[in-house]
Amino acid sequence: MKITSARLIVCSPDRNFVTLRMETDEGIYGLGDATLNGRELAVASYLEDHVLPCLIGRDASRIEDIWQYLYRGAYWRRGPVTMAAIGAVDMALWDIKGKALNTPLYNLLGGASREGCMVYTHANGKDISETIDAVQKEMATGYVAVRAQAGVPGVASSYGVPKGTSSYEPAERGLPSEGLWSTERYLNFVPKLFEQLRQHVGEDVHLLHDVHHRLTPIEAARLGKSLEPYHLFWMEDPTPAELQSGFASIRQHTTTPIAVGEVFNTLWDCKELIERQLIDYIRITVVHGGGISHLRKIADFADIYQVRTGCHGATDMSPITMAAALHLGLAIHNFGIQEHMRHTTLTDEVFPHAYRFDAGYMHPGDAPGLGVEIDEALAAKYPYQRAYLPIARKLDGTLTDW
Ligand code: CS2
Ligand code: MG
Repeated sequence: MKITSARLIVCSPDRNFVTLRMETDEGIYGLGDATLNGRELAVASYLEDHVLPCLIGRDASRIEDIWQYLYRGAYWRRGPVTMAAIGAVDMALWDIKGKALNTPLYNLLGGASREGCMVYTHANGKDISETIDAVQKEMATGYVAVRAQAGVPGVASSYGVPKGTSSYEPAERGLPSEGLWSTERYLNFVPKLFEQLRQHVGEDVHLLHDVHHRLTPIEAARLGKSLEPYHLFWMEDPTPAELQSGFASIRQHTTTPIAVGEVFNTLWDCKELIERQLIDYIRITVVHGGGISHLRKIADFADIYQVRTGCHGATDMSPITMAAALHLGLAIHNFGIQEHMRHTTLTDEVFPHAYRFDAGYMHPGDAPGLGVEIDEALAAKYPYQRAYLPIARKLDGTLTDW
């Protein structure tokens, strides 16, 4: 089965998405997500100008060989743009293989290990009481795991908290906005948030929290220690992970589980974290981690060290990545949890999909391949719009980590 054409669909149904559509001489096509939040057009160019011309005429069934051809063959390795481009090609090829064999992708990855993938969603509020309401609302819709973020008193705009009444979306259209950050105020506030949350929502629901790389290792250690009585499912991205050994000092001080990896793109970014058992959950996602082929290898490596997966699943992962993550999560044995930040109705209309939510768990569905379509006519009505993630500065004006 030969690849006959490959093209990109760049659209913005409420937010930007870059989608690869690959066709074969047998009439079967595959879809891949190539979205890199705030840098979308760089991946589109990498694919269009440098990768897609090399794929025409190749055998679409040789997924591993094409992966190695793009990774090793480029000479320039790793990095979010490269790996998102490889990820999109890999997803499209697995989609084609599933359709060619008339079976859902999870069957090709070893079959289902579980009935569904436990997911967590986001609950955000301007203050503690709004956040408690938001967590209770998500529990009422069936979620058994909820990430809680609240506005920090004395910090004008807190990460993860919507500015107006609209639903929260990390990227903002136009040029990047700037907010403020105070580690001292944050560290004093978060234990109070979780103390109140446990009092109101009880002990059973899994509570998660995202620190968004804002702390030094010893600050993160203090946070983890102070949150121990509220037994979080995880504390996410406590410190920037370029310094993998920094996690050792967090580990020395706290039993709060640690999740990291949404900005990683290869196994090499987390090899030490996993090998030294410095983390509990690896969050690399299918699109940014070089696709299903590479993420599968990362998951298998992590399994040896009792590290489980907790894939990034914010709205900048298109429904195609969501489906891929669910197929992988259903199949692998060391799946932990999957993030599920719901897409808008319009995004779901542009990407009709077979995956479904039921009582806190998601299933990828049984359509052949990934089980996601794209409505190109509808997508064409929503062209790309420049958008960025906000930037945060400390009170003295210097930049925080993200
Ligand atoms: C966040 C994301 O979902 C998460 O855990 O960290 O909102 C993240 O900021 C965006 O996905 C970045 O593109
Ligand atoms: Mg995060």
